[in-house]
Amino acid sequence: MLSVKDVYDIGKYLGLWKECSEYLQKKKKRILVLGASGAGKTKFIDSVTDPFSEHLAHHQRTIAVEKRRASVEGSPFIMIDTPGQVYDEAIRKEAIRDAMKIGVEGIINVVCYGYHEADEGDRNTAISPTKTRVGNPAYLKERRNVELALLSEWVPLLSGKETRWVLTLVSKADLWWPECEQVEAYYGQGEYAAKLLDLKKIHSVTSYCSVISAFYGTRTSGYFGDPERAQVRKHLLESMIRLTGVER
Ligand SMILES: Nc1nc2c(ncn2[C@@H]2O[C@H](COP(=O)(O)OP(=O)(O)OP(=O)(O)O)[C@@H](O)[C@H]2O)c(=O)[nH]1
Ligand SMILES: [Mg+2]
Repeated sequence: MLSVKDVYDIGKYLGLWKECSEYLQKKKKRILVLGASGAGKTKFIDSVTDPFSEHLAHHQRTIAVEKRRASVEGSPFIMIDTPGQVYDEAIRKEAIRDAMKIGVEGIINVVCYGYHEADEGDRNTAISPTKTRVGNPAYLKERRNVELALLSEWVPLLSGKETRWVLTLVSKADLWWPECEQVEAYYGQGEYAAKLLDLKKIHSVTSYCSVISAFYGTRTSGYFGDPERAQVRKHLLESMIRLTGVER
């Protein structure tokens, strides 16, 4: 199997630059990344692009659709980042319709059990009043309701369209790791899974962590370190390759 660089070099050598670049364009797998504001979509894409992304500058809210190139185990992907803020619904819907017209390999639905660090969330109500918890349960529940509402926004737009897979990426594992079983069950079963309607057949759930970072500058769960982060990242990249059926 030729690598992207091989195709590049051969194309240049044979003067078939146009043909090779068209071939490479087709090889690029497009992934649409959806999720609420502050769920961690942009950080997730950063972490795929660069495993040491925590060293990058603090990220700001995404306000327009951004296409990002990423190499996953040597294969070229295009990740379509979308704005998650509630009032960006129109931009998001347009991005979904555009992406579906051209076609996407799959959807990565970024959630985080409600640990959204968003401008539209209130820091004071988000942080837990007790030291035994990371987030305030009432805030987390309210933000999980925002995640549910978002499903009702994009699931109907995808229904009947050609999507090969939907992967719910439960990010910020550093914050909720002690509740791992409960978190995975929440997204894989019950009301959440039911709202995926016919997409449920192609849906899977995976735990993730883009960066280990204190929730609103307060604390993490303390039960998730760099080895765990490397492990979930490796698992995610393998899943992307497997789901997409990229030849290696
Ligand atoms: N603890 C922790 N914090 C994270 C993680 N991923 C992202 N964050 C933090 O969550 C905040 C929001 O992350 P973004 O990636 O900007 O969120 P987004 O989904 O792109 O938000 P919008 O652009 O508003 O739609 C940032 O302050 C990040 O540092 C993670 O894995 N763990
Ligand atoms: Mg963003």
